[in-house]
Amino acid sequence: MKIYISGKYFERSEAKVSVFDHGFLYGDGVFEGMRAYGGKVFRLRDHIERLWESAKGIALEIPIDADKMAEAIKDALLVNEITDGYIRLIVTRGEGTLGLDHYLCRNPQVIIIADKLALYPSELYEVGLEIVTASTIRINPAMLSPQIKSMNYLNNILAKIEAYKAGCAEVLMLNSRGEVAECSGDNIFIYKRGVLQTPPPEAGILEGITRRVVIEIAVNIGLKVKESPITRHDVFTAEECFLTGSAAELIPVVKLDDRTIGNGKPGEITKKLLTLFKKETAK
Ligand code: PXG
Repeated sequence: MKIYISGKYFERSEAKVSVFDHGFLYGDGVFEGMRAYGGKVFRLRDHIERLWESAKGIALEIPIDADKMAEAIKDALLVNEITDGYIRLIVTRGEGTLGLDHYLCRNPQVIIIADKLALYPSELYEVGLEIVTASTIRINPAMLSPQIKSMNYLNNILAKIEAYKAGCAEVLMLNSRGEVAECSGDNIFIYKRGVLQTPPPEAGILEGITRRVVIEIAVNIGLKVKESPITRHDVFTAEECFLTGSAAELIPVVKLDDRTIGNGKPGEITKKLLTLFKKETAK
């Protein structure tokens, strides 16, 4: 595996950043997680745009322009001979001192890791996930916007630890108003009485790119789509529920906190949307 660091490639064992990099010291940096299908990066421009917005949110200037970034990503796939896989793009604040002063970090580092993807086991797509609600509340947008895909993922990791304890692969996170926000690394949708619903950005979520694509597909096939607040009760009483993310694509959810959702099997709308999503990735 060859890893891109600021214009050069390094073998995995040689790919290193400074312990004085503020990405390491403070989680000061931003990232993206993307998929490549058939040699093409899925929604590359959307990921690049979100990366730039995340960087703006933390006043970080990305040292190369968007076109160069796109080229570097494609090149990293070629160099690693990966046509179907996962790309982790990271921009750290760069090397600084032991203080918080971001302005002393003069060389933000761009890192691109292209790898094979470890997916959820395929049987989970057939039987659906069981998830639990985390006691860890999704970080309030007034503190640090969940729309910033930052290198500080402890809020999500604390929730994921709860998933692990409960024997679940994912975990539902509520916001500080007690509404459904999202999962530790996936967005959530419910379907009931002809309406597909997902929490709005104001619920304090990362605006997932998979989420956006699924909304587009749903609108195209004539489903009513609502981006409005959801409670746990809405999930319990939904006919169908599924999660979306670059890694997961669309994965059905059949239980929340031991309550069976719908008939306890992946729903028809979920399956239809997954089929259409797969078509979209194959374009
Ligand atoms: N919410 C959160 C908190 C996420 O981190 C999503 C939703 C889904 O967004 P996308 O744009 O992927 O549809 C994410 C995405 C990883 C990894 O390596 C994380 C994500 C995606 C892919 C890989 O941890 N998070």
